[in-house]
Amino acid sequence: MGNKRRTPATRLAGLAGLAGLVSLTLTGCSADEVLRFGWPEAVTPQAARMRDFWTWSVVASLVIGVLMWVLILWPVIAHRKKGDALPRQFQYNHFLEWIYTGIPSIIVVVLFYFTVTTQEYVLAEEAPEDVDVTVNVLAFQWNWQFEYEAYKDQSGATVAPRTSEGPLVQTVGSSTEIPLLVLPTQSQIHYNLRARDVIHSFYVPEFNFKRDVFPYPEKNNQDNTFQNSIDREGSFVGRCAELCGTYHSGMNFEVRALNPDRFDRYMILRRTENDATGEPYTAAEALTMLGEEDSSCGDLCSPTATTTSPFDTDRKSRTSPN
Ligand SMILES: [Cu+2]
Repeated sequence: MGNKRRTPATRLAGLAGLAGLVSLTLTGCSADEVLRFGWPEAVTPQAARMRDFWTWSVVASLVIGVLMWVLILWPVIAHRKKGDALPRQFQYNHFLEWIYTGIPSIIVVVLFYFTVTTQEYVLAEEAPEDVDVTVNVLAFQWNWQFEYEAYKDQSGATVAPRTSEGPLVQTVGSSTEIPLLVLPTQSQIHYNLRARDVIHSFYVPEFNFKRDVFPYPEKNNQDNTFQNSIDREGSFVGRCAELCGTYHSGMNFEVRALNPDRFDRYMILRRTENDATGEPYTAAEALTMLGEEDSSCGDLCSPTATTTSPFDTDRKSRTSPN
């Protein structure tokens, strides 16, 4: 056994360390997953910044937590009642009082600083000339309309996408069709949010971001815009996150992030007349065409949503949407 005496405190610390190691290794988490501390994966730089903040907040909390556990367990284990003599008293110790008032105040200030700077980054908006796509989101009971106000085409020119003098390119959802919000990756996207009736909320879980959608936002002095960019191609479900009436739970949409080349082609198709119908290509028709032209597109060019399905409006139906 040697001369080393294992005190109850060191034994406890060893046990806690072993339990931590076992829980880390047995769950099979990667280093990245461990450092995410349960924060959901996302696809925007804004979400990555929030994740960094979360990771460092948890690390700081764990450091303080461990220190606190030691400070609590140490007297509990090593300083048990040894006799009837009153132990040394520490009240009215100004130095200690300064320490335990000062340190928490510094912690609050540091957390506040990083909360504000992260929030400023997430809510920052580029100047209009640096925006690549502007999309007007209209929420209504119980669906969504997406209108492309302007986008920069491959040549870098800003285009208001309309067919000759027709309306701007729009995608509207219905009870049988989930609306697809097709957006380019690696581009600055500006969202204008507006509701036609009650308060809704634009929520894409993989953006780690939601924002309430109000009717008449200007009249109520509400900030109804935000910007982000999407890191990679993919289909991401979107939801209404504000209880807005009977079919609120079915008010889903899908963000379809395509690379800029595919997005450009999509926008051209949306303004081109489809010979089969005599009307400009709808979102579904344009995506079908895109998939036929580019076999590597796969599910990204699916004409219907792949992350959710339309809500059955039959009130006797018992099924709910995904
Ligand atoms: Cu809603």
